Amino acid sequence: RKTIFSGIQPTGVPHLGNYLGALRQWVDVQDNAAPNTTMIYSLVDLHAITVRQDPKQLRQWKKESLSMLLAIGLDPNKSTIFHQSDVPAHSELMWILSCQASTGYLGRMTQWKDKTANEKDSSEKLKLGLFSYPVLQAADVLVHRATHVPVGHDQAQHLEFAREVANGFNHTFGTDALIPPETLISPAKRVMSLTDPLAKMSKSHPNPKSRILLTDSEEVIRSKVKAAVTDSIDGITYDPERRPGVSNLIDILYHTDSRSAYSSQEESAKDLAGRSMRALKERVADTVESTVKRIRASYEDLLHDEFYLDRVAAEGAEKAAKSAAVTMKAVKNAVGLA
Ligand code: AQP
Repeated sequence: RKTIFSGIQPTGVPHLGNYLGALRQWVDVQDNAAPNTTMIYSLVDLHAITVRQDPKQLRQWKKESLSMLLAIGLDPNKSTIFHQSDVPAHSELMWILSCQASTGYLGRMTQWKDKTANEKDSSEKLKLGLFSYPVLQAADVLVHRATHVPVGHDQAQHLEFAREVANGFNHTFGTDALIPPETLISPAKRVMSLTDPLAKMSKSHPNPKSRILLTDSEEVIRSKVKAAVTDSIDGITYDPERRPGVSNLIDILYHTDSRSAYSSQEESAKDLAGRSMRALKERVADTVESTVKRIRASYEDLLHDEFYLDRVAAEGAEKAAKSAAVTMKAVKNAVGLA
């Protein structure tokens, strides 16, 4: 029996990296699942507040993100879709796991080190919630007894931590209440920024031209791809080390070209070898536009259907709470809280 769980922060409209690295796989899993597979997808708003958020903006982003999950093809009759903060068991399990998690291990997490690199001098500014982010993430996955978690490459380390916490908990309390999950890394594991191809495409990057949003118009997509940082080497080759910008565009092309008959990025680059950078960018913009077009249109319709969005969120929260209650009972029994 398989249970799939994954989450995304409602911190803005998802970008192409979120889609190719995670969301598209959520829909593929849903559409090709064996009958006894459970799919649970969460808008992880408690993760979003590990950095300062404007309440009004956050409320709006939650609505937009839910519309987007439906627009990409998640079906609430097949998948449980809910806001994390509507199910208190996530925070409750997080506390219990916090009493098991090692601060040394958490301090070595790449994401923590990256985010704190600029704030070295001021531990006053560094918040406990940001430090314990992976513990909440472990709780998200473990509270639903997920067996498989589809994520982008940047989350692999956090999932390793979740397994460690689950095994540690089970061992300490002589129980099998928690299930160590497997990580499912999407083939498009790391889509890079268009303006800085050495950094991953991200929602929080200050330059909006660094990412393509799933709501971008065709015109905006074309202008962002046209302005993408490449290099002045002649011809098109796939070489992520020496040509990160060009290789990122080839990656995007490879993963968005639905008619592609190529078995690898190298092969698709070979086909483009004699073409200009401009021709490559035009093809990338074409395939991105054809990937995003339908999603964009259905998002616009859904966003205005508040009644439907509220119903989906309420029903999703109810189903997620039931799923979590089973684990919480076993966990509380094991610890001696119940
Ligand atoms: N560039 C990416 N390439 C492939 N997968 C990606 N993911 C995120 N960026 C890429 C995957 O998307 C899922 C949701 O991740 P998130 O909500 O943390 O999104 P984000 O865009 O990473 O958000 P931020 O605001 O930019 O946060 P930080 O700065 O913390 O990364 C995950 O499965 C993730 O792997």
